[in-house]
Amino acid sequence: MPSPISQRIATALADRSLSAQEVSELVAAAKAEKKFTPELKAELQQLLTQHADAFEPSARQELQAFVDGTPTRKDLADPTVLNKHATSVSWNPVSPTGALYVDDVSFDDVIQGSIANCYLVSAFSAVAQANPSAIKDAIKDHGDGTYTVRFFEDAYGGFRPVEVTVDSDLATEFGPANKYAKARDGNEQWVTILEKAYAQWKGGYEAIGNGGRAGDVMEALTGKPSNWTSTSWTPADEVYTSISTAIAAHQPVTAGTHGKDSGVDYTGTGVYAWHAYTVLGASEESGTKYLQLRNPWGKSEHGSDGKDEGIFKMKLDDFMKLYSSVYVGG
Ligand SMILES: [Ca+2]
Ligand SMILES: [Ca+2]
Ligand SMILES: [Ca+2]
Repeated sequence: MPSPISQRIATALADRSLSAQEVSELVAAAKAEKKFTPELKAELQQLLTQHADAFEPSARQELQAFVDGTPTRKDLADPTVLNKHATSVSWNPVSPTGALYVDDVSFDDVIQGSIANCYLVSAFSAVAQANPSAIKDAIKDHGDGTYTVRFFEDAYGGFRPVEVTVDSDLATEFGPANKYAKARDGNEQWVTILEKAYAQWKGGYEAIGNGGRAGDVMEALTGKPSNWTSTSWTPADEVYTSISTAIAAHQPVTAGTHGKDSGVDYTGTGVYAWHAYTVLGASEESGTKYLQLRNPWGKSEHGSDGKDEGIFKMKLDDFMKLYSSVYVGG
């Protein structure tokens, strides 16, 4: 007597064509069988071999993956890209599949993409440095190419968790490279996943790609309130103390520059107007106070310390002139 699976195969094959729908039902029926016996496996493998040309290509892949025991990759809806990228950028599967983390979470993993969201990526980098477990705790890997990211939403009465599930497809333009945020190591996915989930949560890349507040991003990751200080109103020593205290307490810190119309001349400083930087540290050497900063581009810096990876030191006095504001997270 033929097994229910054999009958199902025969029915599906009657028209010499195996659609994605038929194969999905077949896989579901095979999963419903309590035991994936060698006989059942052989029967499905035989179907794959003898009727290879009857399958829709994606259906064949799905069945082969099931027979091989490899997890099936799920494809979820992706956030809309920037309006100006609407005709040039499309979502494509990661190939080869990367790892969520390579050498753990580091502030220097984060590289901004071709989108005006320095506030967002500088905050990712700041949280990665201050509190890497806040990032690891936020991302759940389902093992099928999808990830659920838990953010915190500032709601009346406190922060409440919000979950967003995305797949690992990349927004690509002309080649395999991701158009938006990525990790410095091409095999590391956490930066892209985090930004993609943030975009999905906020309604697409257009919603997150035209500036914003780093403090909001820190709050979304830590669930603790952030505060903002203007360098125009606060004395230099007070700015320095609040930064060094925050960093010692493992709190994320970022700093924003003035706008292009502010009258501040950035020529020759290596610093850019309308930009946000991660503040990595504060130090005092021979009576001079310095801040250590990082450009989220992962390059392009103030001064010449011999290595252009975006990380540089700046005198506090220069910082007070070139930067307009400081965000400190919880
Ligand atoms: Ca997708
Ligand atoms: Ca890393
Ligand atoms: Ca450097």
